[in-house]
Amino acid sequence: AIPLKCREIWKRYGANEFSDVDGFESQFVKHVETTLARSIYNCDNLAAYQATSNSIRDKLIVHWNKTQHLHTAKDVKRIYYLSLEFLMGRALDNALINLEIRDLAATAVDELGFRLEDILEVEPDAALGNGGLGRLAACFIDSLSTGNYPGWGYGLRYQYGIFSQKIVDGYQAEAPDYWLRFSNPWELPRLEIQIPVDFYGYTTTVKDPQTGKSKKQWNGGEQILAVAYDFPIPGYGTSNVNNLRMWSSKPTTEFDFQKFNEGDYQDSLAQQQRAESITAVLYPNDNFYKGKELRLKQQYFWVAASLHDIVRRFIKTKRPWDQFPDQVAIQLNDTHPTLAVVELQRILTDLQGLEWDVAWSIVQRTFGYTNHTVMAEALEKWPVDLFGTLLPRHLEIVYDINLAFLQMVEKKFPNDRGLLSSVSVIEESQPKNIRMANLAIIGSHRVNGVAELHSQLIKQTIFSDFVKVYGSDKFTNVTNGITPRRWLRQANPGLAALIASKLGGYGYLNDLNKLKGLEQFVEDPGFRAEWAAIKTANKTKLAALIASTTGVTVNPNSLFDVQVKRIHEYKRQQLNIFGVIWRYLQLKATPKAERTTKFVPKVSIFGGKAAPGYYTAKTIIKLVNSVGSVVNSDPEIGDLLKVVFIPDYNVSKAEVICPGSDLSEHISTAGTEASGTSNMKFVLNGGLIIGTVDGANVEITREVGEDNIFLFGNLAEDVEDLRHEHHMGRSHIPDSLVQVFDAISSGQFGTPDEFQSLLDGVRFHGDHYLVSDDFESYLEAQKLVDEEFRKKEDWVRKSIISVANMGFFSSDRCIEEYAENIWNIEPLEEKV
Ligand code: 4GP
Repeated sequence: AIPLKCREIWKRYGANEFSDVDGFESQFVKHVETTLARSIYNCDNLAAYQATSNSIRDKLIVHWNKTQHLHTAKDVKRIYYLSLEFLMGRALDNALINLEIRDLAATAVDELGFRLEDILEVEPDAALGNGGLGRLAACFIDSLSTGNYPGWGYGLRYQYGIFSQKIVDGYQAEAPDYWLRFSNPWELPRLEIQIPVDFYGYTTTVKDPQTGKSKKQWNGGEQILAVAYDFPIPGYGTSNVNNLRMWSSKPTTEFDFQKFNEGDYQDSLAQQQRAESITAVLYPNDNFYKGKELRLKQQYFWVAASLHDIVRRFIKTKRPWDQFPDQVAIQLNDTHPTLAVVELQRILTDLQGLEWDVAWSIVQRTFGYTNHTVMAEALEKWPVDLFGTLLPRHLEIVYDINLAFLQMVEKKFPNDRGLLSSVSVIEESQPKNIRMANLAIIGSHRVNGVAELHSQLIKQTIFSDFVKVYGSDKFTNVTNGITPRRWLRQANPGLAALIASKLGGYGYLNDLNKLKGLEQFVEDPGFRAEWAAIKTANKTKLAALIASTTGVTVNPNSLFDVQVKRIHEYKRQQLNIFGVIWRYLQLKATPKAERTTKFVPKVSIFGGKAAPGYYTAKTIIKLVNSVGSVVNSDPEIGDLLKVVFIPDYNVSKAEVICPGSDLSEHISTAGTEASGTSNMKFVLNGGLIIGTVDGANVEITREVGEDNIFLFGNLAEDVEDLRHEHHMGRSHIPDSLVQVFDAISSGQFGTPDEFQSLLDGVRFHGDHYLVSDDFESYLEAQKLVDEEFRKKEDWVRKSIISVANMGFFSSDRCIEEYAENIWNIEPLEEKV
């Protein structure tokens, strides 16, 4: 620390933050001229974006420092949210909103010769995630800060985020997303924090010099450094700023001198460079597991660095180890960070010398595990051989954890071999696998699903044997939510302002149940007109996005029917496009004069990425584009139907798309979508939903009322029987779907060969996602949509009532539930 006699000067010059337009302007110009070395003569929008961001970041850092200092001084319990994905999107607008200085900044940049809108558009998305799981993590850290919870996120700073998607001849093509092209003003490189992480090597038994007992030791073979990059996360309506720490891999300065001496300088350098590849790229799979060694390396690298950091912080408090769970809660976002369970056990036993059972009790009290999917193909399993080569000591610990666990099970349920083999961490297959979900459950004190239905299903299906072992109290539910700061205030400033004008300000943004107050204005025609006008303006904005990205002109008076999310068979974009084809066939078969009375003009809007290796998903994208090119150029059809695929769906596009929808589709096969969160975003922005009785759709229906949502399709409880019927060869393809298939097979939408496998999946291969079973019911629901959409005033009423009842879906509510039921942490606010 600085000597007392010097501190006066420090205090005099301590960082101060701007608080008015003048202050902001002076920071801005300083950053242009010194940080960026630009000038009045060459300050473009990029420089203006960087200067603005640097100015805001300075302000955040002041609060960040105070918050961290407070948490340390008060020695509070912290929650650490471990997620391999944080799908943050853009940071600048969000920071302006959370700090409540957006108007100030708009005025200032205007006086400086810029437009805030243009500056905001320069920022690339931080796209360090695939979809729902990563975006949930981003919403959660926003709510952690807003709720004044002492909490950090830990993730990986990938150099390449999710690929950017191009559409070439109707097909998806992938291009790298080098998002760090320009310097990133939102990260603070902590180059002084460098944590060595070991891989490979072998284990030995050594004598502990203090106790004289023998113990295991891991002698790592390869060492890589984890360097910390910090992203300050501001809360809304508070000066609390939490931290998101992302690790980047760097070579150690150790150099392989043996190789060097052998004259193999090049090879020894190449080995160094390989170190950087660990955090080079995000794996682009959503709801799907692929057993790549580099992925396991990423997982351990991230977990080891994060735990080292957490443990170091705990050791500074000088508390006894037994108090670790009183100071530290760690949430496992899916099974990706499950190695943390093993690593903490290793630290406590091998490195800190605790007894096995004492350590294990600390581990279990520390961790919670969130499951995000029931899909078998998404469950992580690592081949024992691969695991043991990369992490030899961890493999031994996994076996010991499993042994102790199975002994406990055997005692409780003697001679139940079936039970033992199903709950065992080791899958006795060829080759043997480590089941990460089993390990996560055994190592945690709570396991949660992400919506009521999903949490029920995991207890009844994939984890039912663990319910038998532990009882059902270990399993709980926390229904997902979204942050209204980004998904209402930022995405839809017009609607947010109208709501604020009725509810007495923006206080509802961190107390979302206040939206309920909107119900009293439903019968106010003036209010409804304003509400409708905002929707039209948002649709016009979406129409502009469609025009600029697809070249297709659409009419904002049409019904905008949107399905944007990852392309996946279980999400059933194929059901949607088959329905669109049916509509097109019907339109063509209807006499011209009757068309406008029978059909509402509609734009079917699709968007989403397919995993690069997912052939069927890519075929669906091609089909959508092929249908679009036929329908959109059919002069008979005109505005009655348009079909577009918006390329490169991402967070910033979602901010335009969600407010611009009339109807959005959440139509997964019942029981497959764990929650869904875009359903919440669309409804919060005044759109209605067509959906199955799945995931959070169920709770959205409970909140907004059955009259305000278009539900269809079979229920989760019937899915198994239906699949069985298909396998017995008792499928029934409804006539409508047969006509759709015939149209495709006839070549009406391009070479039919390309789509054959998609049709065969339904017709001959068991129709796993029950497209044929739900098709008629889907068409019925769409028909109802058309009827309701014609009743303009009623539609607006439904929209208002829905928004008024969305309070439950704020991610602030989720964080409160986690804090109380799983983490046992309290908020702490810095009193300004
Ligand atoms: C997703 C689920 O598919 C989605 O339903 C849920 O809303 C989201 O997690 C957040 O909980 N799962 C994944 C995945 O993205 O890869 O498992």
